Amino acid sequence: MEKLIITACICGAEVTKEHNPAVPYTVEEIANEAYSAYKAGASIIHLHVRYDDGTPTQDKARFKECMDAIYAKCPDVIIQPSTGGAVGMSDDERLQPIELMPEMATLDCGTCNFGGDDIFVNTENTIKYFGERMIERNIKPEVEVFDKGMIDMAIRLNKKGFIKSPMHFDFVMGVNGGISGTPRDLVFMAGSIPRGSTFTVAGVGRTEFPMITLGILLGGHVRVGFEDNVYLEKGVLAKSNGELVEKAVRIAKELGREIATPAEAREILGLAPRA
Ligand code: KMH
Ligand code: ZN
Repeated sequence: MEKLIITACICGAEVTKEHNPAVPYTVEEIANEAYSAYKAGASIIHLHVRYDDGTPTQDKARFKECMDAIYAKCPDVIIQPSTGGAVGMSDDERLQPIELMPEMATLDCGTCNFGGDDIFVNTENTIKYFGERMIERNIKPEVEVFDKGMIDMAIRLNKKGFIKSPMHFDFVMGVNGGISGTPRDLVFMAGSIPRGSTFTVAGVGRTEFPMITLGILLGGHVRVGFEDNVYLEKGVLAKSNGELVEKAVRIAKELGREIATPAEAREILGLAPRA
């Protein structure tokens, strides 16, 4: 089987220090958390950034500061900025980090409830707009899908030329408003993408480790990190993103999957060389 790409989603936009004091806000904290994940075996950092008080931002200058600080500690890591940002941000606000010419960025392929009164809005025109901006910059999208219908949207927009082949998907399972984090649903998602695509599995909350375990067995790649889950096991907060990555590495090794280096991840995903 292909080597396993581990993505670390180190801070997200919604999780806070109240959930786990190790959630990073400052540039230094973000760089240290990225380093802990990289050292443990992550080849991709899925990046959201915050201001020092924890407020999520898509500000290009803040992204640059954080990306520079991460590259200083992890020179060959793949940084994948979020273009999802936080619920309620405008399209152009969300797109700012792509001006930094990252190798990858997320491309969220549908609208869904996001807990309470929150709605994460991605209209068809938004997705087309984001897709075109990424094609212009030769940025590989990670097609982020929270439900099966979003896979179908991506396939349609791929046929219309807004997303290039081969597509790389991230199945985010277990969001309160998206598809549930169950084995049946993961098998359904993995069986619904076009031949030649690759996929990563992310499970929110307590579904993180069951979902990545099945993802590894299905030949997919995996994502772990505070954005999705702050617990190492029931009732035990993870001390760092590195601890979550270490656990993913242990599971992968038990199941006979070797871990991809960043160079191997670039090859598997067909990334354009870093600008
Ligand atoms: N924070 C969520 C509203 C992404 O990174 O592209 C959206 C999100 C998806 O996290
Ligand atoms: Zn994200």
